[in-house]
Amino acid sequence: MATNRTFTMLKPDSVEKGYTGAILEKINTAGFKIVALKQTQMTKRDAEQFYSVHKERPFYDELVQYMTRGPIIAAILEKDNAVEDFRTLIGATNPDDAAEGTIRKLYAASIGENAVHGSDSDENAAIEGAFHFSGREIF
Ligand code: FUP
Repeated sequence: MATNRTFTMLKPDSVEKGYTGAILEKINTAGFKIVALKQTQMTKRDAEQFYSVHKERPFYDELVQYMTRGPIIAAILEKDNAVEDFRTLIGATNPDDAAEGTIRKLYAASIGENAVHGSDSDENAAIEGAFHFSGREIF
């Protein structure tokens, strides 16, 4: 069943470069309501678990190192058709392939450091949101 929530992380490169305000502004302007938000830092164990689907991929160790090297901003977003619309807003995984005006086109450096995460399904949005937020942190 489709839900109206998705989960995002503004990744360590976005925080390091000071892009988080601009990215949150784009998220708001695109009509997403922020129902949970925090700055946090993933441990190695967190990142290994979060990205366990990529465990066998060659970029896995680099991905875990990148995602744990500094703080991120995690958020749960609400909007009709949230998962699909958010993935349209952020653009393709590789910023070279991302459409003009998308968050990754504007703010991502490379496929490895691509500024922002967006859940790829309603099921994963629920799992990922629950990974980062307790019920009392979601409004
Ligand atoms: P996306 O759903 O667009 O976030 O992309 P994936 O789930 O396929 O990949 C998750 C993360 O793995 C990406 F954000 C960056 C990293 N990755 C690489 O570093 N190299 C690749 O070839 C693919 C993904």
